[in-house]
Amino acid sequence: MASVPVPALPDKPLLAVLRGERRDLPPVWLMRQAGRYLPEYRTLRASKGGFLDLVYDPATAAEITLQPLRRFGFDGAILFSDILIVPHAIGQHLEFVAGEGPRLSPRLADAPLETLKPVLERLEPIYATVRAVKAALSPETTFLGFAGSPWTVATYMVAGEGSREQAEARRLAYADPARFQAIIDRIEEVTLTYLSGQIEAGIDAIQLFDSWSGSLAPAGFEHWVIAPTARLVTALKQRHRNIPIIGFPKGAGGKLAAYARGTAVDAVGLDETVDPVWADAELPEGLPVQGNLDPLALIAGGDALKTAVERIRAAFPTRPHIFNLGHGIQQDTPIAHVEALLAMLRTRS
Ligand code: 1CP
Repeated sequence: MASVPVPALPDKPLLAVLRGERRDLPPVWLMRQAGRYLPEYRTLRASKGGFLDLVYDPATAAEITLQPLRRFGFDGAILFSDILIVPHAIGQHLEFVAGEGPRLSPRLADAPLETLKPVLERLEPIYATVRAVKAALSPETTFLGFAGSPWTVATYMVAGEGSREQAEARRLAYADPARFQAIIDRIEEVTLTYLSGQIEAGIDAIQLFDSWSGSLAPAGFEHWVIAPTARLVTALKQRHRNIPIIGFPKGAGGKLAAYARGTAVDAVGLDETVDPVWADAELPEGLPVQGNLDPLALIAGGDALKTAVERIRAAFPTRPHIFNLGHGIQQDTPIAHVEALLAMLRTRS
C-alpha cells in the first residue's frame, strides 16, 4: 500500500535546538529584543500612555513583539509583556514610574498576603496578544512566552519595588519561612495558570526569568529557586507534555549544574559571567544552553564583538546551543551592531 505523504511541519530551528538537536548555525534571539534600542518602539511608546498601556493593549503589544522580527529576522519572538503582570493578577496595585521603575502596593513586607484579592482577568489581554502575534508570525519563527520565577517575582512583591540585593525578601524568608513559603506558593499557582494560558493561546516554548537568583546563599537557592522551579516545571509538563522550558537563573554561577539537574528544565540560559567552556564541561551532557554574549560587547562592536562571539561558538562544538546575550540588550546598543552580529552568526565559524 502506498504510504500517504505526511505534510512536513515547518522547521523552527530554535524549537529544534530546545528539543535537543544541534545546529551548526546556532539559532538566535536577544533578551529584551523588543524595547527601547529600537526607534520604532520609542515612537510607539511616545504615542501611548505608560508601559502598562502598551502591555494591556493586545494590538500594540503584538506590534511591539513583531518589530524586531521585521527588522532582523530573529529565530525567536518573545511576547511583549512583563514578569510583574503576575503580582498584578495576584492583586497588588502596579505602576511603572518613568525614570524609576516598578512600584507595587501594598508591599508584602508590611501587608499580609491575605489582604490581596486576585484579579485574574488581568491575564486575559496577554493571551489576546499571543493569539494576534501567532496569526502574523512566519512559520519558521519560534514564539517564546515567559514568566518570572517565583523567587524573582517574590522579591518585587515583598519590597514593592526593585531592591538592592533583594534584602527584604531574603530577610522575610529567614524570619518567617512559613509566610514567605505562602507567597511563593501563590506566585507558583498563578504563574502556572498564566503560562498554561499563554501555551493554549499559541506559544511554542517558555522562558523562566530568575533575574535575582544570584543573591541567595546555597540553602536558599535550593529552597527558593530550585524547588519552586522544579514544581512549576513538573506541573506545566503535566498539562502540556511537549512544551520546552528554558530556565534562566541569572547570577547562579557554580550552582548552575545543580539547577539544571534539580529543576529538569529543557535548556539553561547562561549570563555573561559564566565561562562557556566551564558550562560545556559541567552541565549535563546534551542539555541545550542559551547565551551568553556580554551586552557591553555588543555595544562595543568591531573586533571585541567578533572575538567574544567566536569564543562562545567554539565552546559548544557538539552541544545544542541557542545564541543570545547574557542579559537584556541595552538601550544605547547601535542597530548596526545587531546587524553585524547576525551576519557573523549566519556564517559557519
Ligand atoms: O519602555 C519602558 O520604559 C519599559 C521598559 C520595560 C520593557 C521593555 C519594562 C519595565 N519591561 C519591559 C518588557 C519586558 N520585561 C519583556 C518583554 C520582551 C522584550 O522586551 O523583548 C521581558 C521578557 C521582561 C522581563 C523582566 N521584567 C525581567 C526579567 C529579565 C531581566 O531583565 O532581568 C524583570 C526583572 C522585569 C521587571 C522590570 N520591568 C520593567 C523594568 C524597568 C523592570 C526592572 C526593574 C528593576 O531593575 O528592578
